Amino acid sequence: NQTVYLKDYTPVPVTVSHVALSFRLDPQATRVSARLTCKRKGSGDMVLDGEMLKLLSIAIDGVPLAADRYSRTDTTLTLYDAPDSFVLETEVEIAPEDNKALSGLYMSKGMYCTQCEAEGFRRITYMLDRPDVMATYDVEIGGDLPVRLSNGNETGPGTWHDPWPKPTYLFALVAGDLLATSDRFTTSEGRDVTLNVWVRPGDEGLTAFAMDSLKRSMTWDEEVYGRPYDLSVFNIVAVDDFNMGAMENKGLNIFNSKYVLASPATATDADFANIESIVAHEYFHNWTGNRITCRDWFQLCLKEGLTVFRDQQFSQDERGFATQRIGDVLNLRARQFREDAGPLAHPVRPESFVEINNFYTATIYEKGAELIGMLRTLVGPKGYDAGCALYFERHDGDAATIEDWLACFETATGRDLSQFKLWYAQAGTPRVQVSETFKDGIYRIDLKQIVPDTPGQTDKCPMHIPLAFGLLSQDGTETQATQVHELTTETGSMTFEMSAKPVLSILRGFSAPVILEFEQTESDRLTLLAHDSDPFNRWEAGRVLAKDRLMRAVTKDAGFDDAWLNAVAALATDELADPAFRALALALPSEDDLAQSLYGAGVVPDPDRIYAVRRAAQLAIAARLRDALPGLRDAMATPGNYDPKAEDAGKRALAGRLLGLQTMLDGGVAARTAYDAADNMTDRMAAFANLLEAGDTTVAKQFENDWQHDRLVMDKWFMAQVAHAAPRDAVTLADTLTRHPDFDASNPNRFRSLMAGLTAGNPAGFHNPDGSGYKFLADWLLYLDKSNPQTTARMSTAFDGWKRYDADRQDLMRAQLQRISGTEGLSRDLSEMVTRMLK
Ligand code: B3K
Ligand code: ZN
Repeated sequence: NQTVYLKDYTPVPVTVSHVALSFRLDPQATRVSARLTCKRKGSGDMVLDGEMLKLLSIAIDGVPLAADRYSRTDTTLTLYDAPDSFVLETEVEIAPEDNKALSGLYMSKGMYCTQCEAEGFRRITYMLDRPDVMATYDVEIGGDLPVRLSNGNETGPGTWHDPWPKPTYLFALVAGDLLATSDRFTTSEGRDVTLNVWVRPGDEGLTAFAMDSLKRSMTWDEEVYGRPYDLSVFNIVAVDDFNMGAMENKGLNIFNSKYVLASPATATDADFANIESIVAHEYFHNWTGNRITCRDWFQLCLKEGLTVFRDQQFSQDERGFATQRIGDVLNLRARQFREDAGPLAHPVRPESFVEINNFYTATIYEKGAELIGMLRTLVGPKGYDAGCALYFERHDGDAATIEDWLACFETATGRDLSQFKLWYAQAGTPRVQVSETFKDGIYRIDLKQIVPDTPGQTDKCPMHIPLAFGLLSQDGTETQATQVHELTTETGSMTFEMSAKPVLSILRGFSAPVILEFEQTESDRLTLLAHDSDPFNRWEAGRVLAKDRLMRAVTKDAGFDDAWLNAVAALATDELADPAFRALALALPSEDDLAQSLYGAGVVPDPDRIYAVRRAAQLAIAARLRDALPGLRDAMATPGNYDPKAEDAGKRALAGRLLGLQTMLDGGVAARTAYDAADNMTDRMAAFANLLEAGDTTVAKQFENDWQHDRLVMDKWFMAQVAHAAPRDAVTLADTLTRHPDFDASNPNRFRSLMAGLTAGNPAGFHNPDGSGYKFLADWLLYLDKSNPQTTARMSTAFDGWKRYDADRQDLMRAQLQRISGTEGLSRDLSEMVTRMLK
């Protein structure tokens, strides 16, 4: 297992400008003929990538190649003395039906489909399988399958031409018995585009929302970034067996069906929101990723961070800034901060990897997006637009780097971004310590940044941290609107002449991905919770108040005070506040969030205690709201037909929270009524979860009987049961469910639903002190690694927090990691992950 280094990047000596592919599809013996138009750029042999290919013939310029002109290994084909320009022709045979890794050309429920990012193309034919080789494509898919799709524009039945040069990872092919929902879109340039959402027969009634999301995304990218679409067709295909969310192949996006198919009866509000943002994300890649791609995989954040930032902006515009931003920060802290604090921490632009698929991480995606947000804050919205415009103009058609990206902003705005660039190189979440004094009419803020050590990195330099802040008077009036203080040195300070000590609202909108350490007074926090004009910080003030309580309850057995309970109750009942905001404000920090924060504060987290304390807090809030609950829930009714729009979703979110509180008080009576009355999956899942929490013994069977026929709904069934089981029952239940006839580990959605139901959904269950949760996960990782290393390696990150826990749990987790790492024949993917976690 070789390590690849960024510093070793070298351009190819021979490049490929055109690729012609011809497929004769067969489950066991697909034939792929390739004609590569090649040109020499420098000296050296041409080394093509190829894995699991049976080579049938090879020729240069029509002449079969003598055996001494090339050589092969398991993963390469080397051409000796290749001419200056030539056409390489190969024919290979592959077996898509046997491809259970779901990388390359594989089959899902009788249909052929591909996944080439990052390095799947080499399982289809011999090629320079790296992003800096960009070629135009002609593809011919033979056979009589009714639908045969590839990238670009269709030139005849099953033949496709893609005029836009692209790297191999954006190649796609889909063939099978599929049905399309179709629509049209006219671009700002007047191009008439056919839009199709392809699904298996039976699913055609579930595509409307995805199609609507696509059209809104296309409009938005024209209006906000000036980016029109560039082919005459845009295809989306839903596939049941898929390792991730979706893939941005040029003109032919392939999706996990979970992120396409939706109806009110089967999808929750969260599903609808995910579909909207993922459809947008993949569509936005057409410019940020496809037209301008990455020079090498170390630059992955160039397309992913930027595209996540763009899809977040889109969702803010579609669904409301505050709730979207709060949701994105919750997600960042839950996944990226956790990653950054453990053995898997890596820079947004890593410097080395063994298996690139292990680096499609929260750090590259979500922290990568925060970096774009900070850049925008630093150069301002106008500077940002100018920098982006220059980037599109200067680099269209390029395989670019982070340096290229930043240079556009330096040129467009005149700012020096050299210190800012450290964000791409230094891993770890910086901590920013804030203290304040008020004396003799001077208000002073002192700041200190600490960039923590991470694996392989110590003694880091100070970062360029934009801190958006404002000031309020003690009565809550804003006395100073938002300004940005740029902290560029280890310590910094600000002073203000004031007649009274103000209330500081700092890190507004979460202007930098840092951990704030600020012992703000209780009364200041309450003022912010009630009055801050920055909705993110209003929410954050409530969050900090809640977290303090929960941490003190865990460490000091402290009870829940009236001041806090009253503040929470006031928010819950504040009819002037947006229901979505109130729902977010009522959500207590998660068990994992508390574990992480306790660990950060030097306390060994006890998962059982955290679980108990959270429930006690919920009960205390419920008791405080007891009389108001029924009326509050009634007020959240959304009469009429289900509509996934944000306004209604917010009401349902709050109703769901309130039902959770009600269940603490009535043991599931209201949840039963809600379950029976539910006319959409959002309400049904909320009621289902609460009934499970309350220990209802009949609802799981009832749900199963009602939804057995629907695979996406059954994923929820598997997950919810494990997530909402009593901690001591969770592992046993998960284990029992793996023997359910509908449990199929080879389907990534099903596998993840059950495993993540335990590891993420039920931390106290996963961390069962007898170690059964760890053994259960390790057993399944070892089992699945043989066929699907990507999904296995990803699931193994459930172990990444192992050093947080007590010695006994650490021993148990380390033993499982060592057991995995000592297993023979481990995939490169899983082996890299466990090696990093054990270090
Ligand atoms: N670019 C793909 C992810 C590919 C993952 C490869 N292991 C989806 C996306 O980010 O849009
Ligand atoms: Zn992406």
